[in-house]
Amino acid sequence: MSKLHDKLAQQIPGLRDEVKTLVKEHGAKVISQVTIEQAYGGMRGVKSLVCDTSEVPPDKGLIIRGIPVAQLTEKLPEEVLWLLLTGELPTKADVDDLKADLRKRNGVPDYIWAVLKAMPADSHPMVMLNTAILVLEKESVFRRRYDEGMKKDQYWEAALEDALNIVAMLPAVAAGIYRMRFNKGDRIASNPALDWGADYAHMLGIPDPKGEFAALMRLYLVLHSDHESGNVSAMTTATVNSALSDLYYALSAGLSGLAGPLHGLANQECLGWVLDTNKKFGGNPTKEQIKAYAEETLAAGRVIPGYGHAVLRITDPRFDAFLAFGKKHMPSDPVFQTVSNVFDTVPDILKTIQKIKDPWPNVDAGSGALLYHYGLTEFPYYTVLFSVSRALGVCSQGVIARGLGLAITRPKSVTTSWIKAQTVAPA
Ligand code: AMX
Repeated sequence: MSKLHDKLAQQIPGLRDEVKTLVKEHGAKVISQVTIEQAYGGMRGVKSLVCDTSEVPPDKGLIIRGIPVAQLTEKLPEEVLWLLLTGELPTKADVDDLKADLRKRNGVPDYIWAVLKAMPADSHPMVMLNTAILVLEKESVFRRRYDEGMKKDQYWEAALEDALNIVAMLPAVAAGIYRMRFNKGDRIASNPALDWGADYAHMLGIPDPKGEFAALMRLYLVLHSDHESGNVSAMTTATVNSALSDLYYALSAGLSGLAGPLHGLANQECLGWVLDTNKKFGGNPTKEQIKAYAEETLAAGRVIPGYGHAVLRITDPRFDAFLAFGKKHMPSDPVFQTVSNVFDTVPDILKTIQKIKDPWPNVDAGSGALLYHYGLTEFPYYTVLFSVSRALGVCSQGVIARGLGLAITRPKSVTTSWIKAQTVAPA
């Protein structure tokens, strides 16, 4: 058994008992109330989910297991995966063990390539990724063991197997999709000497003489790995997984949510908006020109992609990390310069629109420009990168949920007539 498995085997029974006791002794304590506005407004702010992997305080941004994401930017994604699952940073021996374990699991069955090749050549890369994950479901250890009558306290172990197999295979699947969908030539074999993020960069086949693209990929994979569990993709993954659908079903469903333009697809839209700005003004626009284009976008009833957030009320620290990477490695790149100038301009415009609660950039406002700089210019692919990273968080959440024995998700819906009846003052 791996060190990660052994660590979780030590932790999970205690956590399960702790939660059982909490519910038994304090189950009736009220932690949130729901207003009519929230019922119609995407349940915004209703505290009704538990997620131990990470939290997102509106004034601080992503904190993974107590560590602000800004302090994790030099870590490997494998270290962050260990942290997400166990709540602790791994030792060198721990992370080496995890790397070796992932390497053993990274072979992608040939039938995946046959399925992907049979899809229409202009399929969206997210459709290809989600199809591949769903088709891989036949490899699910959870489903096989469930069918064999696995006991409830072993669910987390089977979920961990699925999570690790998925995480191990995803870079090769995603890189294969990139090369197939954008006619980049044959797939590139995994290099066992590389870490998970660098291997993904290598399999994409982006020329990387100085190793900067691999560094960007590691950073990207760390920054997008988790964002608590109330967002569409995490909540969908958790909901599907709560039915004891295995993590292949659950992740594929969750990533279908990530493919929405208000969620993960914003990164492709964001770079599109920045490139349109450069195109419209024949090169780097001035801040005045950016202001004019932003106002034109808003007047047309469109959003400024990459700005605003359902939870955050500050500049997303993940945006700051990308901005710092860009300033270090590509300060004079014209697309990056526009991203930086948009950041200096757009928040002041959005602040003047009362209904917008968060005028600040989110994670998607800058990442595309960095990828573009290194030659990853196919922006419909960007949400796939996001997905590979987010799989770390949502699969970790799934393993923990099965460890804690969380119940099937089943909130109560009400009708508009019922809501109206609540608004009538009692006689
Ligand atoms: N540009 C223009 N209008 C915006 C806006 C923006 N960047 N951000 C919010 N608004 C508008 C909303 O569309 C909404 O208008 P409506 O009442 O007419 O429908 C109003 O302001 C209130 O929205 P909010 O309460 O501030 O935000 P929200 O929680 O409803 O939505 C989000 C959050 C991210 C969907 C929204 O800010 C948005 O559409 N941003 C642009 C798209 C984007 O960057 N998405 C990526 C989010 C991060 C991620 O998941 N990857």
